[in-house]
Amino acid sequence: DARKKLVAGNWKMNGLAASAPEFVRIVGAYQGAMKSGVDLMVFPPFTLLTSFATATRGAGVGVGAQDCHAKASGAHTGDVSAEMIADAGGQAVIVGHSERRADHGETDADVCAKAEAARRAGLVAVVCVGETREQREAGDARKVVGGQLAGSLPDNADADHVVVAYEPVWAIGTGLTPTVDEVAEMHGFIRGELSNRFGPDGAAIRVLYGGSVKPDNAKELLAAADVDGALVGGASLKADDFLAIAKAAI
Ligand code: G2H
Repeated sequence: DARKKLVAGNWKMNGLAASAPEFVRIVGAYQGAMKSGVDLMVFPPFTLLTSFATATRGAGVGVGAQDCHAKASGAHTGDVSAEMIADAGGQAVIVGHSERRADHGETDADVCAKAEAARRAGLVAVVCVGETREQREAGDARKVVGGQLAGSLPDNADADHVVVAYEPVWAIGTGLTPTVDEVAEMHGFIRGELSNRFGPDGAAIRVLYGGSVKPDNAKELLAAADVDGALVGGASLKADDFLAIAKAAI
């Protein structure tokens, strides 16, 4: 159903083949107890995509990659296309994570092209936005996030092809989180921007919160107004923590 909560694990540059049993445990627990209450996705590094996709076949847990190139193929050494991700069994791809915006200079236009590539390949794009600490302290958080949404989302964005993740940069991997009121305020703003631009299609797009989501803060963050799930980094690496967060979404 539209805006059923989604809990997504972003493994970032973590995980070796030995991580597979932990992941299989997540899949088993999901099938056994949670399937109807929450959607689950995991975004391992490219190297584990095929094995994770194989492990989830028919299980209802989505698997995706953490980035893609905008083109389908070509002379782009080291890059991976959305088509390749789909071919490897992925259903989704994260685009525009702040670590890629910062480390690789990705612009809103780059992110938009990647989101379009995802759709072309039949993948859901998880489009990340979020302000830095300096931007928030200057009172510019809404302006920054609004600009990122305007530039990073393709004109044909809808709930079947796009998920938005609001990740304040200052909350990522720091253990700091915005207050529940601050989260609700920004998610309400994002919801309004999506509805204004895309109408009913935009109203159905899920907006996840990301940034230091842990088992002990998941319940209140996931209960905040207009929060449709979580994008979880560090805490998604341990099956027990990730499962606790997923249960908190139900
Ligand atoms: C934010 C988040 C997942 P963490 O980047 O994308 O990471 O939960 O480690 O802050």
